[in-house]
Amino acid sequence: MLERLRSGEVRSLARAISLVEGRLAGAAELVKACREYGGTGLRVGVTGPPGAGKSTLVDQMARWLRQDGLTVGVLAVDPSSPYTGGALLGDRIRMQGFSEDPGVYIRSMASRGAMGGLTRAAEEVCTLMEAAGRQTILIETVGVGQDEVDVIGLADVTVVVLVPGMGDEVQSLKAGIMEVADIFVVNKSDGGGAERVESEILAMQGLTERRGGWVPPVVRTVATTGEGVVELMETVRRCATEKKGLRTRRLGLGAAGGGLDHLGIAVRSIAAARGFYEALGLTVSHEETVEHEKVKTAMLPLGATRIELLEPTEDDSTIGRFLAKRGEGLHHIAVHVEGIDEMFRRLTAQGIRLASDGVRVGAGGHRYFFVHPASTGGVLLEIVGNATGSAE
Ligand SMILES: Nc1nc2c(ncn2[C@@H]2O[C@H](COP(=O)(O)OP(=O)(O)O)[C@@H](O)[C@H]2O)c(=O)[nH]1
Ligand SMILES: [Mg+2]
Repeated sequence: MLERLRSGEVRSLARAISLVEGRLAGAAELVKACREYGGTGLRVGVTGPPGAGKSTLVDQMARWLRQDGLTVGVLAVDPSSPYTGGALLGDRIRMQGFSEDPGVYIRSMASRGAMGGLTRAAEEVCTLMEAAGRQTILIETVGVGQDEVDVIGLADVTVVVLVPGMGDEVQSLKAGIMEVADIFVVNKSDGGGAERVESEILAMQGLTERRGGWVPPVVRTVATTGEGVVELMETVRRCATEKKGLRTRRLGLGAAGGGLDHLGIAVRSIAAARGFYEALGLTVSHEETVEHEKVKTAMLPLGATRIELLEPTEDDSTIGRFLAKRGEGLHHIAVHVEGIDEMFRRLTAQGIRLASDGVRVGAGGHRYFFVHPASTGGVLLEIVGNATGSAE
């Protein structure tokens, strides 16, 4: 069972959770074995009053994570949850878009009567999901009662969702979930009144003592349209690294996803240049002509990275012009990132000068774009994503 679970197969994850929820024979052993692989997902708690738009927001967050190439587990601990056993109820069809996507696994859990306690059950489900390779786990709980507050304690980053027009409610929530907030969301900010909630939150923060210097930011969203979700997710990541000091691997960010992908060297002739590298003991693992770049490439694996020799197929091409101007030499360095589309959007949004007008497909089916040397300190930088057809 552990083996099937580790393969990421959705059906065995579902079966494992049922086994653990029902405290059936073997459950304890399975959880114990999974703990060795657990703790690798980023757990994001989403809590707030009923009707605040938590489920709608979780749906949007899951969508964003999928676009970033990450697998998602959703655990809804809410008596009014629209999901049940991974299936949908009635007209609550928002998450239907995921029914065909095995990259999003949704599970709900009744908030009362869990054997051995709700928090324990929820923690075990998170562990199983992580062992099954879920990279981000979204835990939705309704922000009432001590049980739910305890569940939020499982999260690495806790998002408290509030809505305009709450007035006194913000005050009464203060005692419970306000203290656990890492990030405040003012959802339904399309209806007006967002400023008021925001200033109430800020006023309250003045009163609350905070350790560690992280002041929970306030992000406005419209969960129904997805507005503000990019900012929310970037804030979640910032909180995970800055406040919690989590390793980027848990966030699916670049460095640990591959680091330096290759060094690109412009040569007049691959046939002439490869001899030297072969004398070093390297071998060409892959040769390919990329028509739209008018370049022939040869990849030579070097430890965890590679050397890419680039030979122009025409003088009037990027590499051809480079050779004419500078002669042979280091042309670019390439780093690998998870979520290349998101990276492209982020750099574009920040006004960083790029040398590509979009994400393109290159050698080996890998997706890439270039950042202009003016932005990087004088080095042409290639950002490489996963190959087309993979999770991304
Ligand atoms: N106008 C507006 N409606 C929203 C927004 N977010 C959620 N809703 C609606 O609010 C209702 C409650 O949303 P739901 O996600 O089920 O709330 P939950 O109980 O906190 O999980 C639904 O009818 C949503 O369509 C928003 O940003 N703006
Ligand atoms: Mg809900």
